[in-house]
Amino acid sequence: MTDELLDSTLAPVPTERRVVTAIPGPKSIALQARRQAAVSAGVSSALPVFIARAHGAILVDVDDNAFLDLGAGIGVTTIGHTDDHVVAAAQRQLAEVVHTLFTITPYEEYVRVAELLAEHTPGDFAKKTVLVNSGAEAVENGVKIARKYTGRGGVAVLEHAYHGRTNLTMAMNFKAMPYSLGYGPFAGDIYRAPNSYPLHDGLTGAEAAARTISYLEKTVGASDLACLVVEPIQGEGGFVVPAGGYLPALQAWCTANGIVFIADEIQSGMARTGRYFASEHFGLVPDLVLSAKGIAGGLPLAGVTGRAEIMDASQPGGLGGTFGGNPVACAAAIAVFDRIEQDGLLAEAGRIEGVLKPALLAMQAKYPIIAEVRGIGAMIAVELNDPSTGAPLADMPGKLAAFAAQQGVLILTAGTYGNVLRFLPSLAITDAQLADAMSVLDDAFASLSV
Ligand code: PLZ
Repeated sequence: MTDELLDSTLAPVPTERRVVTAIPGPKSIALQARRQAAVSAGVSSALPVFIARAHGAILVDVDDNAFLDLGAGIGVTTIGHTDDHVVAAAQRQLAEVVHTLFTITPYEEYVRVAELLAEHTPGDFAKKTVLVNSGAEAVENGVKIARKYTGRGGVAVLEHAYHGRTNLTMAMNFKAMPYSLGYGPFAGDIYRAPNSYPLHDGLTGAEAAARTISYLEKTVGASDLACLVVEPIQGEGGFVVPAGGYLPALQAWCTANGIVFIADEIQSGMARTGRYFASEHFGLVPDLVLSAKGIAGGLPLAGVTGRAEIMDASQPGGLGGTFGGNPVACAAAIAVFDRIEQDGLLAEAGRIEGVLKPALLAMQAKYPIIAEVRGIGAMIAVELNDPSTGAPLADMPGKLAAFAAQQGVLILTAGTYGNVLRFLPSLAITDAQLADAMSVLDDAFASLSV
């Protein structure tokens, strides 16, 4: 695939990490001072280095340090930063038409993205889509559509879930600090049930599903539930992979009780786990699939895709929004689908798992604080607990990430208790880059482990 970049004057981005100043460097420190004066303190940054350029799996900061990026903007630049094909498609679209508002005068790119989502989400039935701007907005719309279709109000979610920062989605999150503390009152009619967390509950999928279902039947009643919203692999909660059979049992219960089964694939979707959507690993065929993050290569775009009869229950004019399905974001999304399809990118997630998992398991053998290595494809995590008490080591991931950042490796943390390191690199990362990042992480464990 060849694409001409309209601006070839940009400095090339290196393919290896490079640390040339203290981290953060002087220019980042100066920008951080301006930022602190101008940007709300409510918006934080994991690593206050200001990024000037990015390509593939590398971020270059304003001080010319190059970071190996194992976070991809929390799973957004899944096919790589500034992917040439995506950049060219977005540039072309910028020159053609930037905005009309689909609910005033439509354009083909929106329709094409809806077709692609229908084609690549699980299930062989007629599907329709609404496009919006952010993951939280997709969750809001998924719930809204399910309520309209069922005529019911109740929304079931799981422990350790994360669904966004809007009023409804704050109420759907498990973790109060920092997401919802002090921001109430919250949307009502939301019920949080126990999940499946094999490392901690030791339950089989069937046992965990029975517990979830019994909890919901006792505390709400199935006939009051419009939907159950689940992340097939929980993201912010710490890449929690449910026990086998858990999710299909929940789905079967939803289907039997007229509850819309909604898969929040905002973090786990779009090729991250080696399938278009992680639901496929579990044999799930959700009624509605929520996508965002990786769908448009870094441009803001999100969608709700699902059974046509559910999606069409809304009255004309009931769904939409000024920027939803912006033409440039849609053009980028079409390019992302093209790249995944034409260049076989789904296989890259398995390649990445094949490098990350053995490296992390070797570390687990050396460092007993690694309680578990888990995940699928390019969505892998380690949970860090005190080996004698099992208590979460809440400070450790932050310290390890800080050590790695000093060496030019960006690693993200996660987990309800902050005791998880998560790896969600772009599919463009090379084996050599991954091996290099893992050797830095090994050094971090060696220097920080007790
Ligand atoms: N559902 C499963 O992972 C976003 C949050 C980053 P938005 N996760 C990253 C932060 O601190 O804000 C997410 C998710 C799942 C919904 C969302 C929300 O997506 O695009 O951030 O609104």
